[in-house]
Amino acid sequence: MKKIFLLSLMSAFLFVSCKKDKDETVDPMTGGTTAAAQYKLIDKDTTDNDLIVELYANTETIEMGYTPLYVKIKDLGGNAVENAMVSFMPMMDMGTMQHSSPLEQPVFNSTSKYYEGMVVFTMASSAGSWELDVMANGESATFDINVMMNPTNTKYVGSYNGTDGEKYIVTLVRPFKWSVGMNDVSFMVHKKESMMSFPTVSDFTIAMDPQMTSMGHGSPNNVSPVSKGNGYYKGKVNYTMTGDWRLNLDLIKAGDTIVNAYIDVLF
Ligand SMILES: [Cu+2]
Repeated sequence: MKKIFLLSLMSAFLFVSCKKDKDETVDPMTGGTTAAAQYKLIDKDTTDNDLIVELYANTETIEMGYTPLYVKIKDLGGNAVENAMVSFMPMMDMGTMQHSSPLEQPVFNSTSKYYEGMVVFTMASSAGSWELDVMANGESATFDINVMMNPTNTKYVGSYNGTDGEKYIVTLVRPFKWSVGMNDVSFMVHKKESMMSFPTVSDFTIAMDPQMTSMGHGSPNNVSPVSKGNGYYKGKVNYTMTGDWRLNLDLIKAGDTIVNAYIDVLF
């Protein structure tokens, strides 16, 4: 009994010290204690008004779908600039036409010391070229973004024609770390109002039906995602085993199914 108690005490202590190591990194620039040192530098550029704009993401490679992006702004002396006006303008050039994408404009996070925003990359760079302009106090830093396809047999974002004549984009929200059993799952819904305008849509009812495609079965006790505002929908998915799962999502308004969307995951 005593031994077990000691062991659990030790493992609790180990857990705490590991967690501390991993989560709390002192930012050399700001001296702040932050998780943000985990972010990967994508690229940097200098604006015409002499601001150095560094663009970071959670991973070194960017792939289609929900992509949190983090911006650090410095003056030429390397001092962090924390009160800049910062905005994103993503653009995909497909040759015959250009379009933007759904996004969340960056907001300064006083804890992480980064401007934090999000872009939904709706297509891979194989179909054209993505550029992200980061405006800082009225001048832009420009980044070429190489957007990879999602891994084989996965699909994290889809564009759909609704039965109401509108176009919708349905996106799986990152981060996700799947395990067998119940998992939290979130989606975003945007309307493609024009090539440049993608407002969030929060008033759908979603019916979710996960199916394991290769074995032809579903799973019980799923919780269909419900609107949390700002285009976010949150639910629970029950993966009864590892493998290929298709999350069928019916987007319903006033009793009519407007969109049959799906997201494919594999783990
Ligand atoms: Cu495109």
